[in-house]
Amino acid sequence: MCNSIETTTSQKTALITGITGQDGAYLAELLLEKGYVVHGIKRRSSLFNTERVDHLYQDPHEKDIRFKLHYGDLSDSMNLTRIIQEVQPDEIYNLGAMSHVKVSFDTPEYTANVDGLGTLRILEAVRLLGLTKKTKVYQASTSELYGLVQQVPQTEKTPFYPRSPYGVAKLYAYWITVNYREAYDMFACNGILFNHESPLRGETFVTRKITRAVARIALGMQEVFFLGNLDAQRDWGHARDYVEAMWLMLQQDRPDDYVIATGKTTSVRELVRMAFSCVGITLEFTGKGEREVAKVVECNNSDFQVAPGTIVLQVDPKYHRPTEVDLLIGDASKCRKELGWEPKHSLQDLVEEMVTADVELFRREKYLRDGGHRTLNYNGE
Ligand code: NDP
Ligand code: GDR
Repeated sequence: MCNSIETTTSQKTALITGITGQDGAYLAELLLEKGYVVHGIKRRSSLFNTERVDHLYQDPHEKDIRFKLHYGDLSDSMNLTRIIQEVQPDEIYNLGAMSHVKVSFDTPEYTANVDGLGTLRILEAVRLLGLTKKTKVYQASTSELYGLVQQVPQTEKTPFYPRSPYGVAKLYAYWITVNYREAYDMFACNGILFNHESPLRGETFVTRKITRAVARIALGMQEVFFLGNLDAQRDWGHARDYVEAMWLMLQQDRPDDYVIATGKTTSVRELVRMAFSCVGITLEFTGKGEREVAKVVECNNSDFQVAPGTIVLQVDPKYHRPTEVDLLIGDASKCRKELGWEPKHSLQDLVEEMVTADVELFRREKYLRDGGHRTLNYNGE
């Protein structure tokens, strides 16, 4: 029986905070493929919260396991210090965060604690444990730092002007990472990642909310759904491509900060149109502001029957944010040039993959529901 992990000298060890999230799951997969021993921090919750990494699970009673989860929380310095001491990681990927921009207006203090001070706790633990020469740190920075549009496309040199408690907390995290790099000569990098999505994306982010609604409407499980600001424009990429850039940053000789983006921007409205077209539904948008709706013009897919004229989308102001980020387009030239990174997925591929996965998910749900079985709750948020 063995519940500690033996590593060989050539084998690298990584610690991922936020391993149960979208990026944590893809990054863990990537690092395991590369031969790493992967440790992750998961939070205690009253229900299982490891669905995204369950396929990677290894029984800790077995020998030679390369994947291990530890209970922890970014608000608990002692816990973080103990885990880092135990794991002695070569690389830490700090992906854990309260990552929902709108929710950060409801929980600003918690967000500051976890997203801002959480990063300090990791850096300070590495310093106090004397690991500054061994452990490289990746900080999950964000295009939300740019906030109020001052210049597009946004580069590593564009000034920051965050527009949410989330963005402000991440601003602290960004600068404390730079400060520890400069003050203690640590290998600490900020990846300034623009929005990235996948079938594993949390259900309340706009892309996934749209692809879930498309699937349910196409399958006749729902008639209409609600969104907030349809004019917002985002530079959306695929999470699989973006975790590769995280890894590349920590393989360099010198730590630095990099923008990761596709260089293309799309409005929420256009994304809705693209997602519905994946199931053969053409939409038209009519009305303005809070009265704007999307109606079905035609449905060209014999698997789905949605009548022309059906209103499938309405605007609900409850999804508007007190302060919004209107336009994001990233310029990732530095990353392309210095790290040789290139995104492999187009937005069209990404949306098709997400819609296909959600149609499959809700087909199963429908099958169970039609058979009289209890199914997952649908929370339209
Ligand atoms: P998710 O919301 O999918 O995952 C967040 C992860 O953080 C989850 O594992 C969550 O645990 C964990 N977490 C939340 N609070 C705490 C806490 N108090 N202590 C420890 N862990 C915690 O986010 P993504 O995977 O999409 O994003 C990863 C990181 O990258 C985040 O820091 C995010 O802010 C940042 N980012 C994301 C972008 C994107 O477009 N996806 C773009 C730019 C930056 P649990 O599963 O228990 O909730
Ligand atoms: P964002 O992602 O705030 O950019 O943060 P989100 O998908 O939540 O919003 C994108 C844009 O869509 C608009 N929008 C809606 N958003 C949500 N969630 N729900 C709605 O109903 C809705 N209607 C319109 C928003 O107003 C916004 O303009 C994501 C997160 O992953 C962050 O953690 C990360 O740092 C940034 O991306 C880069």
